Amino acid sequence: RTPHLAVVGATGAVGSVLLGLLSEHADIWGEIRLIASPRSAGRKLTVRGEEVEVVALTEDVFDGIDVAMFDVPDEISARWAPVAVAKGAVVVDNSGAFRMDPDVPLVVPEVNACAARVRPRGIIAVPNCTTLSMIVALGALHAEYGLRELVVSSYQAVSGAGQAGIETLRAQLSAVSGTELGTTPGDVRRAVGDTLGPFAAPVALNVVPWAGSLVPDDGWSSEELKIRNESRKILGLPDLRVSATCVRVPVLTGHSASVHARFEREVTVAGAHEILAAAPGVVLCDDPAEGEFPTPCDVVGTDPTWVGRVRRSLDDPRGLELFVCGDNLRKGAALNTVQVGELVVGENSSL
Ligand code: 2RA
Repeated sequence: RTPHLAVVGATGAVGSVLLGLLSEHADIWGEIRLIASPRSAGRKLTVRGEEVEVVALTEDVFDGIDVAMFDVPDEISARWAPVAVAKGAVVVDNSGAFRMDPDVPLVVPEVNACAARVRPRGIIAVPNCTTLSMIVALGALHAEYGLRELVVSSYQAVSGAGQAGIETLRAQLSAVSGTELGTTPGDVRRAVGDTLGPFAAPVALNVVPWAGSLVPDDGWSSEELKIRNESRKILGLPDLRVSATCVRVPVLTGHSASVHARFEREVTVAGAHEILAAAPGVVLCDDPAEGEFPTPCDVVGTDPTWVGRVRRSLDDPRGLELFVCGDNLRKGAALNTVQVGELVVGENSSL
């Protein structure tokens, strides 16, 4: 029979992108049940051109559901994903609750689709958006050259911090627009006042070298460790050397990263171009002489990982420098979730 889908967290920033994707993609689903907190129950949202009423998250909402896509905070997923599994659903979870669980595969279909088949807990995890902004391109290069080390600096959009992040940047931009702020220490900070929202410093007219929470004692942020741990798990490289610095920038949507990747074999720019141009889910946009390189304002709303500024490291024939950009709400979250759900349905034998 046609599989039934539940979307848990349907009203959030990622949830609304997810409903748009379900409306655009081939319609493989029977019922699509929209689930959210009791506060949002009763709201009507449009999916596949039809209005659907949002229902509150309870045990009964998973009755008859084959696949449940979760986009909710970690603690909600931790509590409710096992409930959905107990009711017979395969859960595709976009939170951090299960990503590093050895019994939960962490899946990016272009890179490790086959990992989705082995899911002892009935849960498949989707990586964090920052990892997803680069891993499709790196997976393709790894298959040819053998990845050994990554040094990453991210440039993360405010929508990575949800609706609150978007509202904060908008409020701060209004507070500073038309002024001559940004010329003396503290002037922007005073202008934005207490509208820091989820950020550690003003994000308008600024960059903030912090995303996520402090990992006790060592100075790394949770976001930086996610890049390391998730890249290792997805690529099946438990000893991959990874150093990341995560930075929040005044962009609404579209995460970018500057990546230094070191490989087992020598690399060439022509070879890397050929691999990236042929890689599913990647668009090569690399002609700096013509001003062509990806930027978040050009890639927002699109599905692929965009790659430009490909250079062989000047002092290392095994090193490549790249700049990658992707929509953090689409491939970085909703699209990968939908793709994994479609993968599960495609297995058809093991729903
Ligand atoms: C962020 N990566 O950009 C996070 C969201 N999961 O804040």
